[in-house]
Amino acid sequence: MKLFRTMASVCLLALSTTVALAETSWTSGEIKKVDRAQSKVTVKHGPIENLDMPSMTMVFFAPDPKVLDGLEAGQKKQFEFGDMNGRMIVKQVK
Ligand SMILES: [Cu+2]
Repeated sequence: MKLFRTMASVCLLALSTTVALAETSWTSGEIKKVDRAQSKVTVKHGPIENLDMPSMTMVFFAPDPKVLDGLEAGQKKQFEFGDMNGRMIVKQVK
């Protein structure tokens, strides 16, 4: 039973790693403004390959407000942007 559980966690780990590698596309950008009240961030971003979007400055919504923790205007970061039902969102920042 213990062995089975260990094997199951290893499989899950391998699966999630594969999914993350396949889906994560990082884009560099500079933070222009952080609006924590509305969970929004304004970013001057480079070309976003996964959204087929050229460089520009625009506002992204953060569905998870924790993503904005520690972010301040002027910082240069890597972002994972996405499209949530037509709304441009930021999923991760590093
Ligand atoms: Cu844009």
